Amino acid sequence: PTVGASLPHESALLHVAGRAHYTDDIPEPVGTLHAALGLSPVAHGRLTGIDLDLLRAQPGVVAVFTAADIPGPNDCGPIIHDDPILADGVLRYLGQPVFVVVAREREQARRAAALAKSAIQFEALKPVLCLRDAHKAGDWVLPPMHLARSQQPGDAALGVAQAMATAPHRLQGSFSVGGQEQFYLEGQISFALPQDDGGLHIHCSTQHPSEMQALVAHALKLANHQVQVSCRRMGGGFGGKESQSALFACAAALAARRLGVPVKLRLDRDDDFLITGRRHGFEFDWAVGFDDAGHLLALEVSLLGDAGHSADLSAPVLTRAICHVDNAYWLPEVSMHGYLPRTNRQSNTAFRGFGGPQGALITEIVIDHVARALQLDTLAVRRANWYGTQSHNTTPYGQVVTDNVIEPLTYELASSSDYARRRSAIAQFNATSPVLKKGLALTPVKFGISFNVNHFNQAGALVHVYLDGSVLVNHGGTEMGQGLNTKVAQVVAHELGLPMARVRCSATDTSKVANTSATAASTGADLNGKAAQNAARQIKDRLAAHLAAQWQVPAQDLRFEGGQVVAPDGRQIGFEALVSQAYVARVQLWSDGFYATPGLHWDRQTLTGRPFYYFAYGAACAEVLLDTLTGEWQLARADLLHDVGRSLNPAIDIGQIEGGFVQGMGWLTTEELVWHPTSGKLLSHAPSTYKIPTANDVPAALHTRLFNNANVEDSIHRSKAVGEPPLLLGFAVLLALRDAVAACGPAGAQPPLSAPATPEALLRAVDAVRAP
Ligand code: MTE
Ligand code: LUZ
Ligand code: MOS
Repeated sequence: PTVGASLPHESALLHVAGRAHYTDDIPEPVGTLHAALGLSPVAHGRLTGIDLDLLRAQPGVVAVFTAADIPGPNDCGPIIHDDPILADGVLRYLGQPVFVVVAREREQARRAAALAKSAIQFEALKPVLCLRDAHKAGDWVLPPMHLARSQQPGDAALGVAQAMATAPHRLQGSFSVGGQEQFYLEGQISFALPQDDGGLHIHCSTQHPSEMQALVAHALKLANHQVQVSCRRMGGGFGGKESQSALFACAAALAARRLGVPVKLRLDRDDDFLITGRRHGFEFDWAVGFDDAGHLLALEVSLLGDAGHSADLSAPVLTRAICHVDNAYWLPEVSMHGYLPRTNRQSNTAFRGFGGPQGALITEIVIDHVARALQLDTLAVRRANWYGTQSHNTTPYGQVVTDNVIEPLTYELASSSDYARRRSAIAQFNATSPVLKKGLALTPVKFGISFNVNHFNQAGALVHVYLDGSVLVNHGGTEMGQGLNTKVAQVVAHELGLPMARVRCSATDTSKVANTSATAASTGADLNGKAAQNAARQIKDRLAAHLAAQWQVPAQDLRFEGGQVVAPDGRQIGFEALVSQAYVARVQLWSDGFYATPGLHWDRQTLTGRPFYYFAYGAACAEVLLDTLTGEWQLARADLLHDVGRSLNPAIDIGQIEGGFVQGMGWLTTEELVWHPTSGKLLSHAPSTYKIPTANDVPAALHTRLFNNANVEDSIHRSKAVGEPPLLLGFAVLLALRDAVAACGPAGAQPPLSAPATPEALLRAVDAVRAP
C-alpha cells in the first residue's frame, strides 16, 4: 500500500546529499545581474530624497530603481493594499526597502546598498515603538474585533459581565508573548527572467506562487498571463513566504523588466530579519471568574496583536487568535476584544499556527492561574473544563465541536507518560532540593483546520499519464519540506494502483494550475490531495471504461492494484499495456482535478459561523529541570500524542509533530526579539543574538505517538492536517517552567512569567515568587 505507509520524503536523498536544487541553485544565464535592497536607516521619517548619483557611481552598479520607477501601483499587500514595495514619501520602519540597486555581482550590489545611510535623505519623525502606546492612541491597522457569547438571554457582553460579577472567585492579570522569526534555512529569494514577448518567468521561494504572479503583474502593469511563477521547493517557509515573498518577487521583476536581463535578488540573513515580519507578539489583559472546582464561569480577554506598520495578514491572524482562545475548553461566558495597533516596525505575518497559538496560550495561562489559586493539580482543572461531546460543545464563534477526542487522548497520554506518579515524585524532589527545581505540565491542543477566509479553501491539480505508464502530478500546493509532494504522490499512486516509483510530482507552476491558494493553514494535503485524487479518478474511470467494454465486465468491478488492472474473474492487464491500448483508442490520458472544502461559512461582521471543516487534537507532557541560581534549564522528558486522523504517512507526520513541538518550545523559551528602545532597530537580527532550538535542545527522552482516530469528515483518506497544530504542543514546556518557578515560592504562588521564558526572565520570576 502507498497511502498510510511510512515512505521517505520524495527528496530525502537529495536533501541529505546536498543535491536538492533550491532557487539559488538554478543555473544563471550569461548576463544575469544581481539586486540588493537599500534599507531605511530610521524607524519613522519623511523621505526627502535619494542620492542616486552616489549609488550609480559604485563599482559594478548598473542601475538603481526607486518607487518612481514602478509602472503600476507601488503595492505588494496581500489583502489590504497598504504595503509599498519601495518606500514612497514616508519611511515606516528601520529596515524598510527604499531602493533596488542592480550590479554585476551580488557583492557589489550589497556594498552599494549598504550606502543607504548616506544616500537616503529624510526628516526624522517620532516612531511609535510601543504596542500599548499605539493602542491607547487608537491607531490600529484594521478595525477592532469583538466577540462575546453568553448563556443568558440578551446582550452577550452584559451576560458575561454578570457571570463574572457573581462568580465565587475572580482573578485578573496581564500576559505577553513575544513574536517569532520563521528562520527558514533558505532565505527569501527571487530570480526573474525576461521572456522574448515582454513576459516574465520568476523562480521564487514562495508558499503562494499565484499571489506572486498577480502582485508582480499588478505592479508592472502586465496581464497575469504574462507572468509565470515557479517553485520547485523551499528550504522552509513556516508562513514567512505566504505573503512576504512578494516584495522580493516584485523588486526582482521590476529590475528584470526595466533592464531586459535576468535579475536575481537573494537576501542576506540580517536583511531578511530587518525587512520581513514574523509571528505577531501579543499582549493580553484577562479576567476570569471560577468556582471551587476550577470551572471557568466567565472569561474576558483583550488581545493586542503586534501588527507592525501595515495590515498584511493581520486580520485573519487576529481572527484565528480569537477562534482559538477556547483551545480545548467549554467557555460558557466569554468576551474577547481584539486589536491590531500600528507600530513603526516590520509588518508581522503568518507563522505556523497563524495567531492560533497566541489565542490558545492565554487560556492555558489563565487555567494555570486558576489551578494555583485553588491549589489544585493543573491537569485536574483542565479536565474540569474540557468541551463536552453531547452538550457544552459549541465554540464562542458558534461552531459545534462534533469530533471531540480530548478526554480519551489526554487520558491516554497521562497514562503513557505516567503523569500522576511523576507529579508526586516531583513534589518530593522539590521539597528537598533548594536550588534545582522540577516542573511538570500536560497541555492539550485543539486546532481548527481550514482557511478562515472561506474562498481560499479550494485547490486544483493536473495529472498526466504518459505512454510508458509513468505519471506526472502537478498541483497548486508548494513543497517547503513538510512532505506535501510525497503525500500527494502517494494519493495518486494509490488511486491508480501503482508503486510510488511510477509517480512524480513536478515543480509548482502558475502555468499549470491557475488561481491557487497559498500552501498554508495546514491544508496542503487536504486540498491538493483531494484535487489530485479527483484528477487521477477521472483518468482511472476512463481507463476502466475502456477495458470494461473490451472485457465485458462492469467498470466498477475492475481493481487497480500492484501495477495491474484486475477483473473479478482473475483476468488482468499491466497498467502500461492498458495505457498503450487506451492511447490507440484515443482515450484522454491526462486530467485536471478540483476540490473545494464543503460546508464552510463565516460571517466576518459577527465572527460566527463554521470556519473549520474539523479539528485536530493533541497533547504534550513535559518535565523540566530548572537551575534557580542561573535560570538555565533542561527539558528532561517530553511525551507527545497527536491526532492526525488516519495518517497518510506516519513517518512524515511524526516529523511534523516533533518539529512543531520543538519550534513551539523555541518560541516560548529561547527566541527573543529585541528592538532598540529609541531607534527602533531590531537588535536580534542574526543567529548570534536570536536563538532558535538546536538538535541539542531535543530531549533524549522524546516519546511521540499518533492517536488512532479516523477523521469524522470525508477528508483525504480520513487523514487530518498536521502542519501547524503540533506547534501548540510546545505550551507544555512553558507551563512546566512555570510549575518549576512556582515550586520556589509558597503554595499558591503565581509566577510572574511571560514568554519567552529566557533564563533572565526565569531568574526574575524565581526572585519574585521567593520574595516575602
Ligand atoms: N514543515 C517544514 N519542514 N517546513 C515548513 O516550512 N511550514 C509549516 C508546516 N510544516 C513548514 C512545515 C506551516 S506554517 C504550514 S501552514 C504547513 O506546514 C504547510 O504545509 P501543509 O499545508 O502541506 O501541511
Ligand atoms: N487563514 C488561515 C488565512 O486560517 N490561515 C492562513 O494561513 C491564512 N492565510 C491567508 C488568509 N487567511
Ligand atoms: Mo502556515 S503559517 O499557514 O504558512
